[in-house]
Amino acid sequence: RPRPGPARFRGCLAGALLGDCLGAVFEGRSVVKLPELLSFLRGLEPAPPEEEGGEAAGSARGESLPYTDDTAMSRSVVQSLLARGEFDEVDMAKRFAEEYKKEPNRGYGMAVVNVFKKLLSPKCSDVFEPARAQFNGKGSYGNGGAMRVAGIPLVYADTQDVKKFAKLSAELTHANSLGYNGAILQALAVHLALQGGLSRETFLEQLIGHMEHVEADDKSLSDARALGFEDLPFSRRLKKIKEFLEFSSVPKEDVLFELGNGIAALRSVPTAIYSFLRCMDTDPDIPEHYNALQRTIIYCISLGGDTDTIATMAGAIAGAYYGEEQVPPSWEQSCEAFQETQRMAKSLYELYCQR
Ligand code: 8NA
Ligand code: MG
Ligand code: MG
Ligand code: MG
Repeated sequence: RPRPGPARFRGCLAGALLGDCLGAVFEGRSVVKLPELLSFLRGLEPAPPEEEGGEAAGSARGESLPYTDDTAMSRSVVQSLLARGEFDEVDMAKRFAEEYKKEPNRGYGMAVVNVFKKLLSPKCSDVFEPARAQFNGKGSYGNGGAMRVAGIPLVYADTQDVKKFAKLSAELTHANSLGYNGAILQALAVHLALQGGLSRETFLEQLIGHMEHVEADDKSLSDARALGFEDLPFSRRLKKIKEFLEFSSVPKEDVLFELGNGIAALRSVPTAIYSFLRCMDTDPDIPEHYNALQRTIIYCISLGGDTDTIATMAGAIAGAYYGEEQVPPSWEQSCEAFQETQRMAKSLYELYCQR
């Protein structure tokens, strides 16, 4: 297998940042109208000369779109991996909690903040314990483990390591298998995307093969049954994606019904993967001057719901697949702390090559 170059690392972190910052503008809306989204995006582009000095109100030129919990936690994952040179659960948990303490208003999930508060207590001796106590011992199935996981496949090249450390990193906050299996799926998608050039069919077949194994363990089966889902729910949705891709287009209502746009990992990670694969092709509703990475982010946001998180996950996958060449400078420069993202990508690439 050829080793990926640095452009994919840069693309991945930049795609994730774009998805979060642009998606957050529309987060929580049940309907996002495409003309409004496209008009917002035009506002990010450099001002034509005649407009100079007369910037429209609400224009987002300059580093003005704040990132949210998705990026805050992704950065903690990356910073921990870089500082320790490998996954270290105690260090990573500490960074999550301290980051939350420093900037609690980044839009964290309602329940996960209880985990951070417990992790901050000197009485906490097992960093996985607060997550296990969530939801009366059932653990969270939110998408917070998946939204931040991209750093793992940017450090570990081996598929078994990707699965193992994606799971452990997610279990610091998400003890329900429907939460951490979503993180494994998202990490595997970035891992495959880093190889570049895989066809849709191969990409999906490989994910299905991995997830049918991942979801077959006792805890995954019992957690899915306890929540009233069929067995192997992520695998089943990946097969639905395969069906959807056989049609030249699928109505948005069908995508939302089958895959979702919510805060559960099961209702958002498959949607991000579908968006990435669907947007390999042009879309009649999205202007052709946008490249595939841009189209992916636009498509995700147009689905509404948890737009920042779905777009950040799809952006990480698409960015790893297409590389930094598809990251538009005007979009990137609109995002908070984009230069630090570039530095982190460079350091991750160096660590990946050393390992
Ligand atoms: P989380 O662990 O708090 O989970 C998110 C939500 O999922 C919970 O608050 C519950 O409503 C629900 N949930 C999860 N597990 C269970 C369960 N076992 N039983 C019943 N309900 C459950 O946090 P997270 O880190 O997973 O959340 C990530 C999402 O929250 C991302 O979309 C992120 O962007 C953020 N978010 C923030 C806002 C906001 O504006 N504050 C809005 C939506 C999402
Ligand atoms: Mg967010
Ligand atoms: Mg260790
Ligand atoms: Mg969100």
